Amino acid sequence: MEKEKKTLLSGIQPSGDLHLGNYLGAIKNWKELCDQFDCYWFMADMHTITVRQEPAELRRRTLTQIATYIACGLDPEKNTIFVQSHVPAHAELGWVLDCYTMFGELSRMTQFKDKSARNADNINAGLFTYPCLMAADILLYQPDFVPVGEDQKQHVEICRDIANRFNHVYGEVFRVPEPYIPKTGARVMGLSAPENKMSKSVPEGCVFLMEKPEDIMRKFKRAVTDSDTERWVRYDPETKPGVSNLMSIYAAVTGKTYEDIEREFDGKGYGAFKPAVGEAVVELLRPIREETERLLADKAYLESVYRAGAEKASYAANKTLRKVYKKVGFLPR
Ligand code: ATP
Ligand code: LTN
Repeated sequence: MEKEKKTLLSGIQPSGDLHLGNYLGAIKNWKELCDQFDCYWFMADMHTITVRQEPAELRRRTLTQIATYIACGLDPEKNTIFVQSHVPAHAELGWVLDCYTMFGELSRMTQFKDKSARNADNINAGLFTYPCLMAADILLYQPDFVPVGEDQKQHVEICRDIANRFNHVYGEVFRVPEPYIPKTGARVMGLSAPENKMSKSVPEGCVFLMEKPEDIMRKFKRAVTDSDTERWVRYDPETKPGVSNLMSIYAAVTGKTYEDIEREFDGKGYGAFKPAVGEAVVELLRPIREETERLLADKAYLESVYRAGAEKASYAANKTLRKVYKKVGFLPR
């Protein structure tokens, strides 16, 4: 008998425009997994409102994100692409899992600590219980793997803890998934401050996927390189974080090794290296930007994609939710 495909799931919050970190750390790797796995990719819009949003902007970014997923090569015929808020089971299982997650373990989440420090005037309950909703996002689909960047590993681990705790009480209700962290691009650092990850909250160091080529080039030419006396291109994240970050971007985009890159720029210095990385990124992003724009002009098609996605996702999610409701003792409808 043919072995069934394993299942994968991941999501990104439409809390900002997608950037090179999201692409190299997440979406680029997803494309390579589509043939091998049964894949669910979603827009985590419900997570986004843990921080105040401008409603029209949130809608625009959610739709753009769908278009970008498709433009990056996630074929809606082969993948389930959907919007989290279109599948009510996420909120429904999220509540149940709230009741199986401890205050203490949520208090230890790095992202909660970071985000509450940054939004001191809005430390809401949703921000705190975010990992429970994320666990629901995952466990509803019984995935084997959850591809995420390094920064989300802690959330996949708490999801595993919650699943194990629930299974321990009620039997094997949830498959306990593994995080799946890419080897390259797992942590793209900011161009203006290479000690921090590239993030939309620092726009001058962040390359957005929809950005114009001249703006991308300007950001790369201004990229912070290192103040050491040695001015040549060499990979050493400890003493040369800026150059090493540019090298890892160049490697992820071109497929070259660090040795190849050192050889290519031997004796040429940073002045030649920075625009070369910029050009490689511009060429990588050009077809993605053009295809995203083309898709955004065809709203009816995008609607058909996310409607079909919600239907397929709901079917799978409701199966798990029904099982959970039964286990915890809710009276069947
Ligand atoms: P923020 O910009 O506010 O830090 P974000 O851009 O990281 O948010 P997320 O929704 O947290 O957005 O990330 C979406 C996906 O992209 C996750 O899998 C995350 O690990 C990955 N990712 C985000 N930034 C980077 C980065 N700089 N390097 C590698 N992967 C990243
Ligand atoms: N928390 C993630 C987005 C996210 C997610 C998920 C990722 C929400 N639910 C389920 C993987 C699986 C983030 O902020 N990057």
